[in-house]
Amino acid sequence: MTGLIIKAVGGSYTVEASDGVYECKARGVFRKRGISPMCGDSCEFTDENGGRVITEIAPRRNELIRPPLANLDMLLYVASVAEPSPNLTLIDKFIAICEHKSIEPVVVITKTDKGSGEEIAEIYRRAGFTVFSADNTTGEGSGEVRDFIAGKLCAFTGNTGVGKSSLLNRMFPSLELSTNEISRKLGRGKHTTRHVELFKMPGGGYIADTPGFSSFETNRYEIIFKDELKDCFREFVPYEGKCRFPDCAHTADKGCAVLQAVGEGLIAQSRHQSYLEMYEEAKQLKEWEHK
Ligand SMILES: Nc1nc2c(ncn2[C@@H]2O[C@H](COP(=O)(O)OP(=O)(O)OP(=O)(O)O)[C@@H](O)[C@H]2O)c(=O)[nH]1
Ligand SMILES: [Mg+2]
Ligand SMILES: [Zn+2]
Repeated sequence: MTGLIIKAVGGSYTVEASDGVYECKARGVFRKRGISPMCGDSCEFTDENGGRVITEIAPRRNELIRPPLANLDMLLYVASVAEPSPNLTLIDKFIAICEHKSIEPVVVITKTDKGSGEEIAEIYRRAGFTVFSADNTTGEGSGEVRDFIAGKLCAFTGNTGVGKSSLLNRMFPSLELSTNEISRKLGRGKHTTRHVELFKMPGGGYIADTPGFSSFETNRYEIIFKDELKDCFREFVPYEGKCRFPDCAHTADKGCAVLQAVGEGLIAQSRHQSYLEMYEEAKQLKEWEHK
């Protein structure tokens, strides 16, 4: 039988097939091959000794290590206006990783009841991204996000507490996902998202809720080499070939068209700053990591 892995927790996999949902284990063969099935994988599974076992997974179009997901069309990076305040460097890192893997990055700004968030929205709109704003206290903006992602395989990611689960509940009330707030009412302490799970959207497609991360964590899981980095900043691309030096890294060279555009306010300073930080990190990568 064929299905889609919609949940992967501790070696158990929930697989959605055309005729229902099945709990499966994975064959040891995957460990030998150094891969493990993940959410978003298309798989083959079969009955074996009274249980169900995943025997094969289809080649992946892309995969993220964190959040662990395969075959994404789109990643929605959720940042809140306040509590927690947005970390632009982190947004830019996730966007670059998406570009690198051909996953469409989208920015969603939540908690717009605490401030407009327009300054940030404008940075990303001008850089060429789709940006949404949502106030989860009223549900405003959730319909636009829902319509935009219809039919796609996509995921929410972002810091813990930005309102990913709250927004999903606004988009699809029947999900009734646990959020920090609801659990407080129930007196059960913090109840944030603990694992990645894909939900089937009524209009087609799937959306994953994922556990958030703290602002202090950096994404050490994905590697982009320094020469590939400039292609991961889409607003730099129109300037490619216009710098004085053909191999310009857009870092400090005189005659750099990208730096000139930053100076003229055509490229956001914060975006270029993130590029410089990522470039410095990429320079530290060892040769053996190039494999
Ligand atoms: N004022 C305001 N509060 C919000 C909004 N969205 C979410 N919250 C609150 O922020 C807190 C965290 O919301 P969650 O939806 O649990 O956040 P999350 O991103 O899913 O967090 P993790 O699961 O830990 O990654 C809760 O107390 C929500 O009620 C919003 O738009 N405005
Ligand atoms: Mg959550
Ligand atoms: Zn340059």
